Amino acid sequence: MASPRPRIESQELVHRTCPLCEAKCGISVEVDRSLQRIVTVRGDDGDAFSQGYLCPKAYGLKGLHEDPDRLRRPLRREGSSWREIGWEEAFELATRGLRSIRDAHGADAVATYLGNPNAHDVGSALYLPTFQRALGTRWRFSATSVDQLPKAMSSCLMFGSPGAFPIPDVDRTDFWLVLGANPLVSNGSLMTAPDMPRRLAQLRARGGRLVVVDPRHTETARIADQHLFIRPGTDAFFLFALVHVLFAEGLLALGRLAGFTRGVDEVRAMAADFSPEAVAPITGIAPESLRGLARAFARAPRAACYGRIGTCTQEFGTLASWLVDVVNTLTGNLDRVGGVLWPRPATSPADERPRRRGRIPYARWRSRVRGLPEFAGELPVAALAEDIDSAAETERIRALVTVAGNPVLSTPNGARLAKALSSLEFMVSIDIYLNETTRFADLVLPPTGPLEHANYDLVFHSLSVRNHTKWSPAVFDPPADSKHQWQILLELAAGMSGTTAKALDDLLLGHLLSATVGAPQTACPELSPDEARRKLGASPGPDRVIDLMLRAGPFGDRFRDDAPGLSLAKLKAQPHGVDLGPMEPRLPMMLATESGEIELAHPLLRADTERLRGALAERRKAPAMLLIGRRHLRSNNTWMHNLPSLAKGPERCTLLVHPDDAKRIGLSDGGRARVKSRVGSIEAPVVVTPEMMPGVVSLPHGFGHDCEGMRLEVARTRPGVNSNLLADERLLDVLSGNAVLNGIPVDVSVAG
Ligand SMILES: Nc1nc2c(c(=O)[nH]1)N[C@H]1C(S)=C(S)[C@@H](COP(=O)(O)OP(=O)(O)OC[C@H]3O[C@@H](n4cnc5c(=O)[nH]c(N)nc54)[C@H](O)[C@@H]3O)O[C@H]1N2
Ligand SMILES: Nc1nc2c(c(=O)[nH]1)N[C@H]1C(S)=C(S)[C@@H](COP(=O)(O)OP(=O)(O)OC[C@H]3O[C@@H](n4cnc5c(=O)[nH]c(N)nc54)[C@H](O)[C@@H]3O)O[C@H]1N2
Ligand code: SF4
Ligand SMILES: [Mo]
Repeated sequence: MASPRPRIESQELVHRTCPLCEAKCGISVEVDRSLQRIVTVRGDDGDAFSQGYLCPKAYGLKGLHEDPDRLRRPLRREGSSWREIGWEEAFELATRGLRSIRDAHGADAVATYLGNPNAHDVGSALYLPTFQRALGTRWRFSATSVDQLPKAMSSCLMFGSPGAFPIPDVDRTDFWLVLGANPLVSNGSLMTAPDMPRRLAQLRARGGRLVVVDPRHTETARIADQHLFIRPGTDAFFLFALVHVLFAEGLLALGRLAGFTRGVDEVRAMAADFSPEAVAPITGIAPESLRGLARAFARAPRAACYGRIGTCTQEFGTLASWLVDVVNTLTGNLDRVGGVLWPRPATSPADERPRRRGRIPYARWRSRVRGLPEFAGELPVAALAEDIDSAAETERIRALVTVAGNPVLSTPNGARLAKALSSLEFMVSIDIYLNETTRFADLVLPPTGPLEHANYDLVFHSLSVRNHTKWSPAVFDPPADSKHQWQILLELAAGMSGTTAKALDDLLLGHLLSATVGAPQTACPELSPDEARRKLGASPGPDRVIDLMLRAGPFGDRFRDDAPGLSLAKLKAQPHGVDLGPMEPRLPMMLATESGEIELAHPLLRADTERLRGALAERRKAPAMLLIGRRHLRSNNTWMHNLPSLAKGPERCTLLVHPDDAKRIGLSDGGRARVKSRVGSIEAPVVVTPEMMPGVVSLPHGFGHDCEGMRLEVARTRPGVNSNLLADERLLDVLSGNAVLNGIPVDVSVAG
């Protein structure tokens, strides 16, 4: 490790990581202590990972910290108004309300919905499992099933673990094939890589190629060597045809992967019907372009295929997500430097023993109305509304806890969900805003703001394109009488299980200790759990848990104070984080499949391929107009439109329409369109642009801030429309249950 730098503590500059998106940029926050205000937010040039990069959202942290609408005290509903209450009363009311439903109707009458910001908060990452266990419900929902669920499932089927996402090695690849992602705007997802503009410029400067497959000529497509328009929802056809060509032209090169990969012949057979000619009328991509791409990818010394939101939130999302890694495997680019690899986080187990091999956690229970399958302990959120409003009286969901989620705007058929939420007997929201979703709660429990608590990026260190570790200090002390997210979760868990928060916290630590120290197979066999516990200290909360994970991890000091290696104390002395080197190959050690090998053709994927084959004929029919989404650099899902520095500028909630479509329909630039789907109808201003593929229109999600009963005074002035009023809860990636949010059939007409 580098020598410790002096710690900047009570001075005006605090270095930490931006908590807002997956890129995890290091920021330097300049603070005026006397006013308890942020002067400015800058990129941290010294950051070991991001080296000064920043996007405009980081400055929004100032607005977020100061936002008068951000909740600071628990709120209790009283009819149509709200009253601030103390924490003790809030915990008492929450526990009593949830317990009474559980006692009368069973644990499964209470559901949970966890939103995206949980992934960015160490308190949630560590304590949500405790909270969920205390509630005891199997009716768990989250933003996963409107996001990466298909990739989690394909990773589980292929590699044995839902979290085993291979990460594209953007900094060393020679050829990057990107499907359904726009990293120049999103700053990357399932790929933590701050400063995508620099990384992509370097890729091209070293002679590498960037190819983007997307129904929109996106910001990323604009700087690519090649862009292919693809019809939404057809990536699985396209990728199968790529695989078809790899086999047909003898382009396979599994290399060392051949020693531990099963199912290559099955994949060959599965791909047989998906020739470039067979899929071209469906995807809109010419056979020769596809063949050229297959050859170029296979011949590149190091290539990486990567798919994100566009490939997940579609009808064949799991197949598309799987095929991305089939392409990587067949060309020998899986687990190869410059291909796709697995990071090695500092908090991961130190030993590279083969992982526990288990059965796939799939369909162990099913949602009530439609029987949608559980995966990895949760159900598809597309089933939430109907399991509230249409399940049998004896088994419907009667209470809901949301934690950092806004499903009314972020999940399909938001109108139906809003109605269902209003019919609940009891609802608690752990959230910092009174918004489209939390306005239905009986109690809103706001945790401290992101700059008022320390953080460790447990999730994103394990998705990073380079191994590194960093601890983020709080910028401000928490206000008097406030609670951190982990404290709220522990208090509620304690209330539900009739114990104390301290007892639950000690229990969690005890479990981790017995897995990491004091036994022959552990990282610290010589050290007793009691001794380790003493060294970790008695302060409750995330710090000592992270300390344990770091010290017992692959880069840890193993609790020897004089030894080199990481501990939380040493990490805290490194305000810019610590670089831990590039990603390195980790197979076959980290495979956790039952066979211990890569499962290239799992039976569930073989079965779903039959569904795809069935769609071959049907998809050639004249298609409807299809709706897709998009993101904007100054926007983050549903919840940052209340921050003045981000909300300003031109109207963003617009419908992009290709000139040919506009002409046919009679739409004009600046005019208004009506968009209708099976479940809803909205109006939006039109932008006519050739960046759209003909037959495809684009509307961003996350808007629609004109509901009654919210406290979002800035967002309300330019509400936009909720695109998920159009998303149809019946349209799913059947295998995983993930919602289709891209490629929704719609009617577009002139509004008025
Ligand atoms: N049509 C369409 N829909 C989509 C998508 C799409 O591309 N198109 N994308 C999907 C994706 S990828 C995702 S991840 C989901 C996101 O879906 P959600 O997670 O449901 O939505 P967010 O907007 O992230 O909501 C965050 C919520 O957390 C609150 N919040 C923010 N910070 C904190 C905090 O620190 N603690 C607590 N307790 N609360 C906090 C906010 O006030 C807000 O209520 O949306 C999905 N929906
Ligand atoms: N500025 C900003 N950054 C964000 C977010 C945000 O809201 N704003 N959200 C964060 C979150 S939660 C996530 S999960 C990530 C998402 O990160 P990305 O996946 O990179 O983000 P998107 O911009 O949604 O990119 C999806 C792309 O898929 C394309 N697409 C739509 N349908 C299809 C299809 O059928 N096939 C193909 N090949 N492409 C298709 C769309 O045109 C779009 O360009 O971004 C994160 N970062
Ligand atoms: S890209 Fe922007 S929002 Fe994302 S971590 Fe970096 S500064 Fe924050
Ligand atoms: Mo997401």
